[in-house]
Amino acid sequence: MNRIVGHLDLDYFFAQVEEVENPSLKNLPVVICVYSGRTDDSGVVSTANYIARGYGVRSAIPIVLAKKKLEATGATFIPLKREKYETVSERVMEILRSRVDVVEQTGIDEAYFDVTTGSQSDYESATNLATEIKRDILVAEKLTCSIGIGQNKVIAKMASDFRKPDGLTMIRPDETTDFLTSMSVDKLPGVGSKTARRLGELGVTTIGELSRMELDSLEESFGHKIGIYLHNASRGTDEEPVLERSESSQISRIITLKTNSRNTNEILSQLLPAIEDISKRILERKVSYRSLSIIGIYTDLSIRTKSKTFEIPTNDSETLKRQSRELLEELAGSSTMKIRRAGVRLAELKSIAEQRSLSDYICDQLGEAHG
Ligand code: TTP
Ligand code: MG
Repeated sequence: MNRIVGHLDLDYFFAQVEEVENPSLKNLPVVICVYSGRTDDSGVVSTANYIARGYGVRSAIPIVLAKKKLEATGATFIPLKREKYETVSERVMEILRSRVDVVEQTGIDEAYFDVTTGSQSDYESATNLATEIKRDILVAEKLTCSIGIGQNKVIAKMASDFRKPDGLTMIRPDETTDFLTSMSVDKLPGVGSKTARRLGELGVTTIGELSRMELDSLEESFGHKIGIYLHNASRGTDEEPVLERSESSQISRIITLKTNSRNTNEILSQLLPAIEDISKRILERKVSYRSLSIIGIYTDLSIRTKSKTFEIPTNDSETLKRQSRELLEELAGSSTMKIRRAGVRLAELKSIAEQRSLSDYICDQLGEAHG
């Protein structure tokens, strides 16, 4: 099957989180600041909403300069609160993980995902799936993001960047060359101002021009690794697989119920395939879980979860089903409202190899025989 890869990037992320928390900020410039503490306004801009960007405010410019550009605009300057953004980021990534098979998170607000199987290698279904992911994130977190769909990670990332905010750009394989050809070289992921400048000195400003360069001369100017990358990426070629990031320590699935319900058996029978799927995934990844949560999204779109943490990590599918039923019963009994969507999440995933070495270590410490 031909690969289809997606890339999701939240729009003006930190500033958008602040807008969601305080909607009155929304129609004015918002700037997130990293204060250095030296003087009142010393420090740099982390990010800004699109209204502030309209005045020329960008990431990394001095706060003093941003204030000058935004004089008398009613702009708000907010100190960066990383923990808050990380919590929101985790929830967004969980929504993404509940919809697709493999997620590789590459930053606080961005991730690649593989939709080859989920879409049966069909670009229309991949785009429908991306629309659903965007809607889920908007409904649950009130956040917009931009998604790109393409034949590999390079194209997916460039596509997600292509139309922002709230974009969805699909580039089919036969559109890839046209998509790339007149774009400036610095649009290629990994090409910063330094590389772009050096390419400019070689007379190359567009990706189309770059694609016509001989590999030899690129290797001569940039070394083997970067030379090959530039050569391939400019032709729309990129073999890098989407790799589930090993530090991702949780896995979840959410389903929409056929009808809203608070009947445990009814919900469980529909959730069962998701539980079985997740159980298969952890066996494939050779991990066990220490924490299990059952998630309910109610008719008013509020979210409740019931969780359990275990002393000893498990990966047994029957145990998982039994524990899920218990938590679901608790969840259904905790509110009179009906559940619209239900989900299961396994967290604190531990690699089985790691566990074995840990128990070996403990045995050694205790002087016990192995066996
Ligand atoms: P980006 O995705 O690069 O930027 P963004 O989400 O603010 O805007 P866009 O709509 O263009 O995607 O980075 C994600 C977050 O990382 C951003 O909200 C703030 C933070 N960040 C910094 O703190 N400093 C920086 O120089 C950059 C580029 C980002
Ligand atoms: Mg972003």
